Amino acid sequence: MTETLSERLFSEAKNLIPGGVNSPVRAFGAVGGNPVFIAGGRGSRIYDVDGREYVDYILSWGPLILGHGHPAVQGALTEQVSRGVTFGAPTALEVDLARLVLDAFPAMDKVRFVNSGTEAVMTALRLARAYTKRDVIVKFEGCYHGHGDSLLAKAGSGIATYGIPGSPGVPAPLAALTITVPYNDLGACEAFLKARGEEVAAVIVEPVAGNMGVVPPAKGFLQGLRELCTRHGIVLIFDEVITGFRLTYGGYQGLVGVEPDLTCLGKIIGGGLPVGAFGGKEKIMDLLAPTGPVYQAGTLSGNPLAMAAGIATLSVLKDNAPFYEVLDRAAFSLCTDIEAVFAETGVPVVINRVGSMFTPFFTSGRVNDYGDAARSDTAAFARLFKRLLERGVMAPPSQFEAWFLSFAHTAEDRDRTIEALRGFDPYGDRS
Ligand code: HOZ
Repeated sequence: MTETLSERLFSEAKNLIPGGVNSPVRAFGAVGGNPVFIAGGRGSRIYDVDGREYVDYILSWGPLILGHGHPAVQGALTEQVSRGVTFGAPTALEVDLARLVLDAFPAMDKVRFVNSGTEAVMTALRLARAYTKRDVIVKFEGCYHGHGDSLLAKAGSGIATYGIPGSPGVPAPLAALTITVPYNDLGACEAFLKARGEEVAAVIVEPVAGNMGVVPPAKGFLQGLRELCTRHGIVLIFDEVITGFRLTYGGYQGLVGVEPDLTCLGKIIGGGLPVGAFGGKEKIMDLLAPTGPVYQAGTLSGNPLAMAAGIATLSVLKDNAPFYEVLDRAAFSLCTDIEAVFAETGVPVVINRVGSMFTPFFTSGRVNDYGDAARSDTAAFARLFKRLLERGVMAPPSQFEAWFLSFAHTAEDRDRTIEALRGFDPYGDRS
């Protein structure tokens, strides 16, 4: 068979870039096959370098809630490119995006922009440690907060995808300062804090887990964390890098009525350009240099292109806030149809969904934490992925990721997805 351009590029890339990719999950390591190299995208579709078209449920891992190439975002970027792409000095764009973000997050008094969610989380932890004068961090199994040293323990996303057990390269004394407890297990968290709460600087959580596949918070879980953190003088950090502006105009915190002390953002607020942000109570945020002694800086922080794309994206979302309900209904309808197709073949599948983010798991039980997610049949997931890919549907190439819908997805996209699955039995072709 003739080599495809994607295959040739991947062979070349492996000689030049570790694993041939710049972020591990993209290598298709957990689902097999050759990663597809992308040439472009428009609306809900992406096109590979061999000319194949796919309905895109990756959406760059979440930022593209308006789909690929939205005219408002493209227009803002084109205009900003003509003015200048970076100055290393403040611009009005930063003030405008800060105002948009703060208006949508009442729990935040101040916000600072960085270049990735990882950076945002790293600095939020530093602030929490400086503010509390404590060192220990509590995180939840299967939650992923970027690749900072303190947060790789029992993490989701690529760490779960490749079964990386610990965090080689992270000094043991630092790793020992991170304690993990099961997601949705308030009792375990309470017990730990009862014993060692006075050492804990921060509890960090994805309010809707998106990096072990989608796992919604149990009723009362987030409220319980708020109470525990208040009781023990601990900084509660919501990592809303995925959920920020994904489920409503603002954060998931607004939907559940829980105010964290610090919030981390990324993805949608940059409209598809590299961005991160962290914000929260003034008394904590003002510890940052130059107001205070906690250091954080970045040559491209508040980059004009990311700010312009973010402002354009949030402005469209703000003007069309009821669209979130439309998106929710579209995701409900897609997931219901997928479940119905599997019901026809008698394949047990559980689809966890919160708004426009969802993940199918091949299991008959509930998926309530990382243990449940890890017990689902990941080989069946890999066959699902392959089936969809062959029929022009791009799902995330790992069980431990979220699938996303955008405002650009249509009924035609849903139909293509359902047709691709009709008659498919992930167990049928096992020998
Ligand atoms: N860890 C990212 C998603 N949760 C993957 C990013 C990427 O591969 O681009």
